[in-house]
Amino acid sequence: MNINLSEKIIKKQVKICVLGLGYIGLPTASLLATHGMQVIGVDIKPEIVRIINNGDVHIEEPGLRTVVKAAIKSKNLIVKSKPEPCDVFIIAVPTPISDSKKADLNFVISAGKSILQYIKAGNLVILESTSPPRTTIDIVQPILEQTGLRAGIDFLLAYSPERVLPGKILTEIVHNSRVIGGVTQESAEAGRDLYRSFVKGEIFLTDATTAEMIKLMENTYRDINIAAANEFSRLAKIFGVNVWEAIEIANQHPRVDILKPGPGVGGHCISVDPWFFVEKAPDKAKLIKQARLVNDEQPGFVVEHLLDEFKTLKGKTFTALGVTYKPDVDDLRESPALEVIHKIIHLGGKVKAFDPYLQSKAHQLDFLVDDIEKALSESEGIILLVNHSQFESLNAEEIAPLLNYPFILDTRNVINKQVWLNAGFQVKILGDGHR
Ligand code: SAJ
Repeated sequence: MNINLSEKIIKKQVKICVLGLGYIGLPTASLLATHGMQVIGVDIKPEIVRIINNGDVHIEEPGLRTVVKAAIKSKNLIVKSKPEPCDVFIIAVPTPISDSKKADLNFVISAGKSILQYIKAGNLVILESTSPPRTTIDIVQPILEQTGLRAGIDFLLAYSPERVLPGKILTEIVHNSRVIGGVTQESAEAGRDLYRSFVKGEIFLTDATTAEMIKLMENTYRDINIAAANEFSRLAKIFGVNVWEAIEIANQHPRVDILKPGPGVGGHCISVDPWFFVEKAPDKAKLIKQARLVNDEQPGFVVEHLLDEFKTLKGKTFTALGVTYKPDVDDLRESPALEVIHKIIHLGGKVKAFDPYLQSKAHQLDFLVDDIEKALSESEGIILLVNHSQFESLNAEEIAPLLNYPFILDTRNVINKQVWLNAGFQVKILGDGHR
């Protein structure tokens, strides 16, 4: 290729278009902008464009508002509804999963099509969305080549997965290592030079399909590890063992690192991405599928604890503490807590749920109660589903008189069992089979 895009990138003389201003696109666009690049952020939702242009954010993530504000103020970030000619295009749109557990690539496909009229020779296109292996070369590349330009010859094409933890996105996006898979070495190198503008972690270069597989392997590994922990919690209940104590001691072994059991695995990543392997190679991805099924059954295991105590849930009211998919985020996607709540309701129980990160008005969940005391009053028991930091200071003695029946099921092992027993509670901890 007779242009030196890398040189322009290093000199910050490029204009970058980021398509999709969600959990990844928005921080990426903002950081590129605050590091001196000219960035056009594009989102198809007019409401999102309006909010960001006002220097505000539509997502709760620590530190995000500050960096977006700074990016807009610098005038390096401009947010629009449509792309325009740029040197670099970053696609960071969602890849949800269908009911039949297949990756829905429609957003990736339409983002690719939306830049067709703007791509020129010498440009770089980077896909960041988590995708099944070969998406870059089998799906994105043919779309972009409808321009008549050839990937790796006339324009550069790479896949670079986001690997940041919701709740710590701003820190991890800068400090984590980064993988960049190019359809050619030059594509990967140009990607490296671009991300180097704000990434402090190490940057590894590989090919596009390997990078796609790495991303899925990481989340699949975590899913399988949590599935083992969840299965151990079921075994512990049978054998009369406290799984939390057992895991803690097992993890003292220098080559053992078992994750924590809980009510199941949620979020839009770990509970979704392993299916992309299963979809592509069902006969080979057997362990991966089984782990997904184990984790999806875990909300049922939570309800089993309630049935042990109450025999029937019909007509009983329970207080759910926490509804989001994990602690200290406001994200409800694939939340196992929601699954537990729906199961209780399905069995004839009533639920009043409190979550410090959710407001009933905004979420239209009729079981959500904005006041923790109201959620606790006249209930038959508490089910602690999310270990939000705020729940660490729950006071058993103050709570006991509010309930009709002092019972707590802790699915995250956050409470001090003895303190709650002393306050007169019946206490069950998920995976604590001590009799
Ligand atoms: N969970 C457990 N036990 C544990 C750890 C987690 O039950 O020991 C549950 C959580 O409660 C939650 C779910 O698993 O419901 C997933 O939470 P998480 O914190 O493990 O991960 P995510 O989905 O928020 O973010 C993951 C991260 N991947 C890895 O750590 C390998 C993140 O780095 C990725 O960028 C992100 O997926 C993504 O976007 O793919």
